[in-house]
Amino acid sequence: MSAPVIVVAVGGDSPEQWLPEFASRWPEGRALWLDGADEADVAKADYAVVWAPGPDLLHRLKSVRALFSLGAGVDHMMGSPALPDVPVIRYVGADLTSRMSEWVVMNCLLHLRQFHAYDRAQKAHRWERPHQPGAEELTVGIMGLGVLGLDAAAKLSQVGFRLAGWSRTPKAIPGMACFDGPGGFDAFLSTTDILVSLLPLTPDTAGLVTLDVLKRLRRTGPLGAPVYINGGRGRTQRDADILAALESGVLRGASLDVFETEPLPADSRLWDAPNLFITPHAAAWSPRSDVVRHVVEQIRRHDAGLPFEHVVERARGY
Ligand code: NDP
Ligand code: OXD
Repeated sequence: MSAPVIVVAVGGDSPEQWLPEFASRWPEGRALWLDGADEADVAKADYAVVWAPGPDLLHRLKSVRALFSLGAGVDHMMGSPALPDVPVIRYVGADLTSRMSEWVVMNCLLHLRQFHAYDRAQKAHRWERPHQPGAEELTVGIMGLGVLGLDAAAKLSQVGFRLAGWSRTPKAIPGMACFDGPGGFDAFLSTTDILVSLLPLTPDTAGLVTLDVLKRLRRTGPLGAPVYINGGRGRTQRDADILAALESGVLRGASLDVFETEPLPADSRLWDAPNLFITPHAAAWSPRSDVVRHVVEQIRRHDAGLPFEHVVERARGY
């Protein structure tokens, strides 16, 4: 039997980032870099690692048994009519999860400790000491209680924040007020001082966070107005509404890692919005070596007769 083949199709990366890792971790298989690969090899490939594959590539992968997403999110491929009927496996890794939790905790603390006010005062050479509420006086409401949401919740709880959570299906999580589905959304919002989104982009979550939603957050908390933090996907929010909420005081502050349009255009008014921290879709990333380890682990599990892990459910889109 010939060695199994995986095609690596990650635009913007280089073969040096991937092929030596596969060579050392997967001696029983063969990894090909898409650009320059023999077309017959691509057609016969057993697996592929992809990010935002176009229909042309998906049609060329005629024999794949599974597709691996470079990222934890899979919206870059789930909507494609050319997607073959094989398991789509997303990336889940401890390193990526920790990085996201660091980003979430850091941003909750930046707003709790009113870092914007200190920054402004420092630039103006003013010795100003705004009132500092304690973490236990605020509820962080997390939308999305999956791998990332649950890890962030555990770490926020150690800092001392109160917790609420909202998911698609019901959950019971110690120390967290849990809400689910459209029916639980209003109650979740009205208890939340800092709204953290770690949602996937699906037809149900697209455009979810609007000005109207932000107005329904708790407005009587110790910061005077709520805060919004998005580390999930930009198209779950309306960027123009976030800007309007910051400019009108509906929001006290925000932190955005993701945007409707990425990269965020240089002339976007969000760059200059008050009390907004921006990071360029960099909250958490996946080291290539970890992705290769995860892919090889999944292929070996499958070869041993075990099911793949982290398989996307097509009907729900994540
Ligand atoms: P998971 O699939 O583990 O969790 C998704 C969570 O979202 C689940 O709790 C799910 O509910 C909930 N959810 C999905 N749809 C809805 C809905 N319609 N209403 C309410 N809740 C919903 O994903 P991860 O935690 O691993 O990752 C989340 C997202 O973070 C990724 O999809 C990706 O887009 C983004 N991401 C961003 C990164 C960055 O650098 N900015 C890096 C990595 C990921 P239930 O539990 O009921 O199924
Ligand atoms: C991911 C991402 O989905 O980087 O992993 O956004």
